[in-house]
Amino acid sequence: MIGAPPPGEGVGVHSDDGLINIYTDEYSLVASHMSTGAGEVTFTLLNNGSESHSLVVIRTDRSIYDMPVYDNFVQEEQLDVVGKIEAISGGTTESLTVTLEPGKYLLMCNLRTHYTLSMRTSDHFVVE
Ligand SMILES: [Cu+2]
Repeated sequence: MIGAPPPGEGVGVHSDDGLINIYTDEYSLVASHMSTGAGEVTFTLLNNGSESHSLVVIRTDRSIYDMPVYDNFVQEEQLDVVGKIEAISGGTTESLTVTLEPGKYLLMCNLRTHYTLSMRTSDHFVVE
């Protein structure tokens, strides 16, 4: 275990500093905060699993139930991907800094089948 979600993680928890931890395992993806301010945002992927996992940041108003899924992948080319951490091994971490405009985002792992195995935030990540 390289990091655990803090108590009270989840919807409604705002990050004032734009630092967001993303915890992955088989098969879940949990964000330490579900909103932050516009500007530079750093996502740190902490892969607590034994398998590899990735992080894809997509700007979208569409819900998690309305993603274009085909052949067990979310079809990223049909969406506005604003940042990505390619698959990292279990027990490792990696960070991604992106400049985000106000809007709604979804955070997910998009390795084969992982999205449908619910490796995604349960709702939008909101940039204010
Ligand atoms: Cu995954």
